[in-house]
Amino acid sequence: MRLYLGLDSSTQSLSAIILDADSGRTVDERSVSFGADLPEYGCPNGTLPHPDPLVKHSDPRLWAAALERLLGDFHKAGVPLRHIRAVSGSGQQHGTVYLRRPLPSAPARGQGLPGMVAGCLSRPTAPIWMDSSTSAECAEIDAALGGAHRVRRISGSSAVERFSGPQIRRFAKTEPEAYGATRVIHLVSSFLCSLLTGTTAPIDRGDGAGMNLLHLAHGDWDEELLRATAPDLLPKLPPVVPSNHVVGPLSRYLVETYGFAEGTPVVVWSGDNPNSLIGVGGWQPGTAVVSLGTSDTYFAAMATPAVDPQGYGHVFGNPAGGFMCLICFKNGSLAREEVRNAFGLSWREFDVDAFRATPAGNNGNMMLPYYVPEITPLVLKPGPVRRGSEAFVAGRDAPAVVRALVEAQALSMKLHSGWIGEPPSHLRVTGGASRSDGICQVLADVFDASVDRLDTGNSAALGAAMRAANGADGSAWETLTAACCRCDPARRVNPHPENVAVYRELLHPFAALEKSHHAQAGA
Ligand code: XUL
Repeated sequence: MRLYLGLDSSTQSLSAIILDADSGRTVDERSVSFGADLPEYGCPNGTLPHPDPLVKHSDPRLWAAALERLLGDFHKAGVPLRHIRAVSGSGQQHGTVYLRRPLPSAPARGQGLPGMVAGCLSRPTAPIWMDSSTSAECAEIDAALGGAHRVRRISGSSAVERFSGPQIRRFAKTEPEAYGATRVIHLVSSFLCSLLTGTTAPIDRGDGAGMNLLHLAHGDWDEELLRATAPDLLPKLPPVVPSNHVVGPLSRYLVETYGFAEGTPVVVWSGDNPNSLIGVGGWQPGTAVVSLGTSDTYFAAMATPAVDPQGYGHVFGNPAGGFMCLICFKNGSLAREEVRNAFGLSWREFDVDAFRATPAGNNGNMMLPYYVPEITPLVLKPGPVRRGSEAFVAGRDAPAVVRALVEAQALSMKLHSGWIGEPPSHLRVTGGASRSDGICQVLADVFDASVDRLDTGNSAALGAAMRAANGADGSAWETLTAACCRCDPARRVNPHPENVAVYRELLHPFAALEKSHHAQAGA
């Protein structure tokens, strides 16, 4: 057995899998929920409450506490961590952590990792990907570069609210003293990697591309973007490295506290989406992936980078080399949970029964699912929009509201992925909601594509463990993918031609509704 540890620090939890890279099997799996297991940090859904719905920050001490809790759980359960050959990880993308001094190699006696982090922060909170408060800063960066198209061409994405560069600019503008006192700015991924190694870990190229600071083609910080973002930024940023880079051994503190083998290599952490690309076996162009998580994402490997002329899509680095495209929809599970809770539905009623009770096209009932501010398309003032029968509009027809939500999510993905090129004939679906037959059938019908579901639920943690095997031991992607990324053929969902025709007709009215709402809302 060759065992690798993959960690995934997502919006709402930290989870981990121990992968046997030979059999492809997960031999242990654990998770710590930020809200339920660490309520003392006051982040019930992974974010700190704030009166402005556009502001979403989290507490970096919480991420450190979750790491300590999770490793402690493995240790207490007698999991022999000394057999782990290498470790890597995945972080929610774009979030930034601000330090007034680099993290030390170990906490002081009795202090633990959260206490150690607290002593280093120059900003007590970390803005995360759900934050949409930086529209002014995005416009300023675009203007400094001579237009959004140039920012897109250099960095692979327009300046967008949640990306690290606009967030750093906002901090530098609103709290210049604290910004001036900042010596290191980490991504969530490099911050957590630093806690593992006890050094300042570098930033992976794949995840770094989600900052509006990296020159995508050169794979390094871009001077013009740095200048447009904030003063004296370069010395505060860790270096950029390829995704197979070994950062160093696990810190002595972790070896001694949790029983890892001395010298266990740590491979640079990446973002959740680049890791998922690996974890679903989608690292070669040809397979499009839909990840149904807190946010829904649509992504695929790309041989050459194209850019989205509308500015919603992004290009990141593919950990296996080359690039990946990504489109992110904030109203993923957040919206599904809102609807389920509003009607008090069980998962079975939501995932299966609602779809049996309603036809494709939903008898003309249609929704724009903006329960929270949306990223694609940009909607800053939340509020779902419903058009159709009186009962549906009044919110009295639960099955129709469920179907309308899921159809809107799928149609929006179809509509906003057109820039990528050839439509896919095959989708791989991952994330919690991929268990739903109803949701997978709608995706198959809207995309006219067969849908496979991955055996593993946590593709980001799996991808991180596979990257650990690739980076530390040189395991080939082909071998790892064949062993670890299996789909159950019995759970494949095929498109129904009559439904495909319904959705082909529906795409236009849906696009028109989205456009008219956009024009009215002014965002
Ligand atoms: C991608 C994005 C989210 C986060 C959190 O651009 O914002 O997918 O990575 O999952």
